[in-house]
Amino acid sequence: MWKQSLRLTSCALSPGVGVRTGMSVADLRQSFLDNLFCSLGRVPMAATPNDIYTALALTVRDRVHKQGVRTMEARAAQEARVVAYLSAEFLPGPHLANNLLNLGIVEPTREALSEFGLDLDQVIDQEEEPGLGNGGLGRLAACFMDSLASLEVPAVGYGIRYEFGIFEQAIKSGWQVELTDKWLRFGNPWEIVRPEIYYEVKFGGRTQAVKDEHGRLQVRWLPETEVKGEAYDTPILGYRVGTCNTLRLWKAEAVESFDFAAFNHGDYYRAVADKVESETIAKVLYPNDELAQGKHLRLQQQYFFVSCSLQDMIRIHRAANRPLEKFHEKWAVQLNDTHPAIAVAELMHLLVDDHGLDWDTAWNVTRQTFAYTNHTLLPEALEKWSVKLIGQVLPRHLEIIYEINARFLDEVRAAFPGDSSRLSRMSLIDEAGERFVRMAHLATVGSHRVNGVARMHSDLLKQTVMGDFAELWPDKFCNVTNGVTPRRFVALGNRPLSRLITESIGEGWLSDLNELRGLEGLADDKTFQKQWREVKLANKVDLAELLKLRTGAVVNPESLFDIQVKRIHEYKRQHLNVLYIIATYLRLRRDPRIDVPARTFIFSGKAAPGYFMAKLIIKLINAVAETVNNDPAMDGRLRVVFLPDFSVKSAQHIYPAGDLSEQISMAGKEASGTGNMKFALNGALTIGTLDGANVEIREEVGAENFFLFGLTVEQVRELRLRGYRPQEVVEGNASLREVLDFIGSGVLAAEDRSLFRPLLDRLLNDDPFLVLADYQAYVDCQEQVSSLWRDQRAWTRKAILNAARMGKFSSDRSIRDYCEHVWRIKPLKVQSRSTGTRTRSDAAS
Ligand code: NBG
Repeated sequence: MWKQSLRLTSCALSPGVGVRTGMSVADLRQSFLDNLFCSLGRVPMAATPNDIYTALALTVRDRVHKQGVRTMEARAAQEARVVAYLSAEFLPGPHLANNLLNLGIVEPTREALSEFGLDLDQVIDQEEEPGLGNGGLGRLAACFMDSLASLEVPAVGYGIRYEFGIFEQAIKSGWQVELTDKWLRFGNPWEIVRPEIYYEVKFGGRTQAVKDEHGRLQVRWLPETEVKGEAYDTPILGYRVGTCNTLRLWKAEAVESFDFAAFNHGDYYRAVADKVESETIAKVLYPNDELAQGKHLRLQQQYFFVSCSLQDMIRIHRAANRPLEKFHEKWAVQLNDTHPAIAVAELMHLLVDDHGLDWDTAWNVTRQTFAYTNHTLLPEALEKWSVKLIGQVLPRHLEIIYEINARFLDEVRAAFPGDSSRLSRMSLIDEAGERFVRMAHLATVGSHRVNGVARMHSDLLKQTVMGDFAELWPDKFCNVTNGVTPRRFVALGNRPLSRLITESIGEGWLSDLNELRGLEGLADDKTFQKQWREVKLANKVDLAELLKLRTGAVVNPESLFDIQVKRIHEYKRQHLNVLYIIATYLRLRRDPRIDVPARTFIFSGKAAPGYFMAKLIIKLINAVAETVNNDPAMDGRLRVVFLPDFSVKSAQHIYPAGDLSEQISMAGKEASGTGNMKFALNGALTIGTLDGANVEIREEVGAENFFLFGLTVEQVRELRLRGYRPQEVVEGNASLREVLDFIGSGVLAAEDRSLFRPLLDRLLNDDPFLVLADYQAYVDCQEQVSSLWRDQRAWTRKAILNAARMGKFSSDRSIRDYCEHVWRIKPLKVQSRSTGTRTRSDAAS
């Protein structure tokens, strides 16, 4: 047994551990060799690139881990509230470079490796990223984890350790093909498995009411099956601070990994069948973005990770001898969209059924514990679970939901007597047709705060889907505009820019992004402008190399890089962009002498595998690319490239290279967007609608530095009321007609001339996202883009001003807003390591 008084960090005082976590070049070199030999069993001569990467990752992890221990020790002595960020998705991106940056040891590590003839950047590139998310929602969770640690807020991220993350996208004959993402195939040096931390999660069966020894009614859940959730921890270190938080992901396992009874009867397959079935729960991420599908397994996944996470919090809470009546004083649980919303019923179940709290006390604790973030207004993305399904999978939770609903509807009745249509609108149960549980209602009723992710989105939330709730509880609703971490998206992704900024205004901007304002004074400075353009060109050369490597396309880095990267979705309107490309192509063909600046249109993004129209849009982009790129008349003028398999890793090459950022969703549809922030922060100008966070970006950077076009939310509403007929738009616009006819003519698809018919039919007969209605405004706005591009000094000035004014969109600011308005939490300082070198050049490396 260890001595009680032995503090874990005091181990660091022993000579061996000192080397193991030291920050000098010599220490790093020695630990790297030790890890290669002792942890991986390799000698340098026989090491593969993956061995080298893994040995370095372990070397860095040792140092990060030390901070993790310090963080735990500092917290044990405190009463501080802890944030638990519950999210079905996390898209952290590769960890190695980020941890080196945060520790401040990029340069010493580079030096240590160079002594073996190894190149740090190549080793970094070896890392396979965990693609445990679909898009913006999962990436936001990762930015928030980075900011929570960097601001020294005590926090745990809870989610699922999917064995297969978001599929890998390949393009074959222009079509998207999905391949399994085997991200764990070479192991994952960042995670630490904690076999001693596991919970049992029940499914199915029935409930039984019994009287306890005091004669009180108790409900027991008699499940049909049980699954075990095992903790896998990834340390999340803050930027140049002592705090190291944890991302705890749950892996599903069978409770009994081997059924001996079956085995003894000689049925080997049955003996392991249970194991296989249990593990299915955490097998694969559902690849739908903004689409709720109501699948049995998805509900199991949601409940699985929520139950493990809440049981974990309760265990930690009780281990510190704290009463469960005060659970909410210790834990602030954030529901990242409705995916974890079943947590409201689960906490009630745990408190009432397992821990004997009375309903009112438990409900008070629950409501003060949870807060809910809504990320979408799209009706198809709002989760509803059929009552039948919940009854089958979680019978006890269905009863609890009914009870919550009955009490809630009493409250509504008291506030709005006699308003029965309001009751049915607000009920947790949708009674029209097959009955459904509305998860956004459950999350709202069970939370003390509900927020949207950009000002406009939060306002629309209160006016539309949550209107009745906002009337009942006006103070419950607030806004927290999204943000992005400048550490990953500038310091790591854009080293040349990072260096230039740090040379000009010092390195403070990476911790306080508002310091970028210091660049405003340089916006007209000729020398600075020249350096700025050189940086942008270097990034475009880098992206051009990637495009060549991945697609074979050769593009001119001097041309305007016009980029749209995000999930492929009709509301995001990649096809509006394509219509403009075709219009430009046809113009150039007709009259080669017209002065159109050379442009390279770059797309990247995945389509949900079952979303036919989105896949057809990918095919269209590739068909246009093929036609345009193979037409010698377009050489040096127009290029179109679709970069397959968008990821955090490729994004780090893309955002820094953007001249023009396409943010062209139909107004009212994009809740926030975060790619819009990443581009502008890297000095791209935006062409965009008044949607999501575009509104606030434009406000910050100045209307004169933003290319605005398109119908507003208000105008969209009016147009719909008047009656929108897309065909009339086409009749009145010869150039649009020509573009659509070109697609319809079949020249883009020799194999099947009617290939794009469904897309044209959708636009001409329905056009739910007003692509045609916004077409002319978009084309006109693109003309303004071209004419500004001709004046490189004016363009550069605006680009600098864009970056300089993006301070608001740091995820640090978002997290501070959550701390103040939602969680009521203050940061807690953790002692940082005392050794190591933090050089100025590190900030820019
Ligand atoms: C997405 C929105 C984006 C937003 C991210 C992060 C969902 C359900 N919503 O606009 O579409 O930026 O969430 O908030 O994925």
